Amino acid sequence: MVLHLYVDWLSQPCRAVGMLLMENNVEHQVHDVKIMSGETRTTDYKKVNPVGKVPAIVDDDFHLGESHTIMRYICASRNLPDHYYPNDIKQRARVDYWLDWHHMNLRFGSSRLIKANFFGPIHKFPQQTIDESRKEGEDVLKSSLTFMEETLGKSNYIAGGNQLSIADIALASEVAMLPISGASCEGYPSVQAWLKRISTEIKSWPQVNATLDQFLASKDK
Ligand SMILES: N[C@@H](CCC(=O)N[C@@H](CS)C(=O)NCC(=O)O)C(=O)O
Repeated sequence: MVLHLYVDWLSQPCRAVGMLLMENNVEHQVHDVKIMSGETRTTDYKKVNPVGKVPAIVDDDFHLGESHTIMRYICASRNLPDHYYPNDIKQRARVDYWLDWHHMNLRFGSSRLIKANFFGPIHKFPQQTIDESRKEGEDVLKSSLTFMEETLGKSNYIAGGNQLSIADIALASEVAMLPISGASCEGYPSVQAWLKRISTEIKSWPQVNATLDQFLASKDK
């Protein structure tokens, strides 16, 4: 049965799920859902994912949202190599730790900056909203990257071990899109080296990140 994947390739969680599927040759069909054109908010799309967010999957008649949950489901249902989401309870807990940490730390900081620096001018948010969001984003991003730097100074992979996990895929997808809001991991050498390692190791990285790369290139012009 073909798994249906609903994505906007500019979105961090979409790229993470896409890479896990492509890397492991999991048969799937991609459905593009353009966030900026309002396609996540249509009645038809809400039949796929009632909360109107991407990514989402439909596997047979099973509907699922939330990228981290989707990645865990793919690991288990497609019997992917153990290193992505280890069976060992403690190693698995480390991967879960970083996936949970992601929501209110790296992602939170990144999304506050995207709100201030990217959507702020487009949607003409009040200056006070932009300033508050930018300050919060900068503070949270700094503490998040500092913590990642400490961790990656001791280990090649974010959850430890000597192989890639779904936590690396989720977090690397986020760090890769920091330039959208004018941020970056410059000044964090271990994070930079890890991003380079992950983006080289994941063979589908260039394909899945092509839309983001094109967008960033056009923004620089
Ligand atoms: N925690 C969710 C986040 C999903 C999410 O916020 N998706 C955004 C794109 S990054 C979205 O669909 N936004 C569309 C909208 O809010 O209309 C996950 O990891 O899948």
